[in-house]
Amino acid sequence: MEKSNLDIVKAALERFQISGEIVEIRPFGNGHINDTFRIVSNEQGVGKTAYVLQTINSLIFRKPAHVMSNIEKVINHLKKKITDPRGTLEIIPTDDGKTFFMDEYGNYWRMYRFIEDAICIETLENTEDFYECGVAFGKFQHDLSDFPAEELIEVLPDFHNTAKRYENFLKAVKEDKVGRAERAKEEIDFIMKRADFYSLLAKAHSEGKLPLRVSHNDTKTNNAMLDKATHKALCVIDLDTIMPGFSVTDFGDAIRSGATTAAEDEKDISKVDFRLDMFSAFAEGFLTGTGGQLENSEIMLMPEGAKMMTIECGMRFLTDFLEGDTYFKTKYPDHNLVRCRTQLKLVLEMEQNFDKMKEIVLKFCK
Ligand code: ADP
Ligand code: GN1
Ligand code: MG
Repeated sequence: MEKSNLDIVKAALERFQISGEIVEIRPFGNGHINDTFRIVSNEQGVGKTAYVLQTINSLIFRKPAHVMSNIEKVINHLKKKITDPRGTLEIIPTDDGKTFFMDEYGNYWRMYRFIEDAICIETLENTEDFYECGVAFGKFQHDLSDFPAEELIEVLPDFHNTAKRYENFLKAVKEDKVGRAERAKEEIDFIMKRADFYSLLAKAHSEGKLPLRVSHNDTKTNNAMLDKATHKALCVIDLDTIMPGFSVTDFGDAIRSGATTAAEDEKDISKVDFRLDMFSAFAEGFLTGTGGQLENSEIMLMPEGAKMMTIECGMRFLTDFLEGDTYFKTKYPDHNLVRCRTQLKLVLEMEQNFDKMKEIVLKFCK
């Protein structure tokens, strides 16, 4: 971290209700959206306490106050049900008792207590861990089933409206702002060939098969925390996108990130395969976590949810590639194209295994 940046972080820290001497400040995690730091303070007689300090990406979340209002309400609701301090995120207030503040450079800062002795897994290897991620995300949806959805502000409208995402994608292809479309011809064709699919979930909703539920909307594996020693589910983090949504999009986004043999940005596409055993394990964990609240019509649409979230994510990576990498954090020029390719490979293999996915979820119906 450059000194000037470090000074900005240090100045931000002064604004939060923490005590003791700061003994550690370091960039942390692999999120694509926010800037995250791990902070440790040491207080005489108390010892060390760790925190997570984040800037909220205000290019994406145009009204950080709305994001924090949602998060605060949801955490307060969860706290009524969960006594384990590692069972939910906890906001550290600012010196004036707020949930965030804006510094002189326009950065929006917030702080959480660091969830200790926990892991979040970027690329999962075994079905047991993915089952536990399923329990964490399913339980989250269950714990919020009695939350008054009308109190939530839709911070990113149409976030999982895949048909709308497809329109944006077509616009990006047409405009080809940075002259990259020629290089992504194959991927563009792949996405266009499936145009009829993108309104399937919205249609199921209008037919009464998919109720709106308070959802997490960003259920990738590294947003679920497991206990370091036992690998049991602890809680879910990254609550920026809590909004009404579908159970099957929370399910599907986790499948796209976890039911795979390789990282989201694996360059060697031959290493990327869809894992049916992982699909089954997560389905079982998720349905255990949701505690039987899902309708059979939702359970039966879980394979479609998985394919939808995977192709939507591929489409989003490609749109960002075509627009010049303005949304997701990237480490090199083709990063978004590489990410898009892994997602499309997974989609293809999901299509090849679709009957098997349907058989698996049928077994979970009531
Ligand atoms: P992004 O929206 O950029 O993904 P996250 O809120 O998911 O931001 O944070 C990025 C990473 O930081 C997470 O994947 C996780 O590794 C870590 N992290 C975030 N909050 C906590 C927390 N309270 N305790 C421990 N680790 C955390
Ligand atoms: C982003 O914030 P993070 O890294 O958990 C994105 C998700 C994508 C994901 C792809 C707010 O998730 O929607 O599925 O990257 N979050 C937002 O890895 O756009
Ligand atoms: Mg995250």
